[in-house]
Amino acid sequence: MIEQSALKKIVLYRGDIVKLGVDAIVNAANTSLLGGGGVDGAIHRAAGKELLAECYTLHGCAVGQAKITDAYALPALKIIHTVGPIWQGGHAQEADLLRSCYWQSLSLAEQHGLRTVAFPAISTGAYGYPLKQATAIACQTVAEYLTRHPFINKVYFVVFNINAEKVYQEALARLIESEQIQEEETEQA
Ligand code: AR6
Repeated sequence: MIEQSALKKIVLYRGDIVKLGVDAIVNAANTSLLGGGGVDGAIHRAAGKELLAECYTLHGCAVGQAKITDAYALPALKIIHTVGPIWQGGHAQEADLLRSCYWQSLSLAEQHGLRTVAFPAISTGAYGYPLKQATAIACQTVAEYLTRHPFINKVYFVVFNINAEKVYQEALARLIESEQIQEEETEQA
């Protein structure tokens, strides 16, 4: 069950996640947490080498889980590192693991008193998760979390190009429609 108040807290933003002055940005990391390409590389480059030093102390992270560090030279307060699943065709629990990335990241943000969180499209780059399916999971999971945990004020979905922006717009529009349908059904009952 998703509430309208939760959907109103979701914002779509096209641009570079490292530039956002939110409470926490989420990194699409790998299990080593020691950096890589894509958004992970951009975050490590912009945050500076102190980030890598702190990441060494964390001893990695399991797929679907999340860990938190300082953000160093970034405008954000903290970085939440989560490890998305590598797409293997859809029968290796990829959907559950991706859902867990979003849920655990928000839960960790809440535990640390962080109210604005920005997510990249986890697993949709090097890890090959089909964008449309990953986006549906991202939007549904975040909307569910925000419905159950009103502590978080705002969630930004950060996309890097117009194609991804369109896919997110469509997924969010579908959620808003389904929420309205649920409301009408409740009114009629
Ligand atoms: N801001 C926002 N989004 C970005 C940025 C950025 N600066 N850079 C890329 N994206 P990826 P994954 C988008 O490959 O699939 C790394 O090597 C990009 O367009 O960064 O979870 C890690 O170390 C794509 O839609 O993450 C892992 O080994 C999305 O971010 C592996 O890649 C995610 O693409 C993780 O792969």
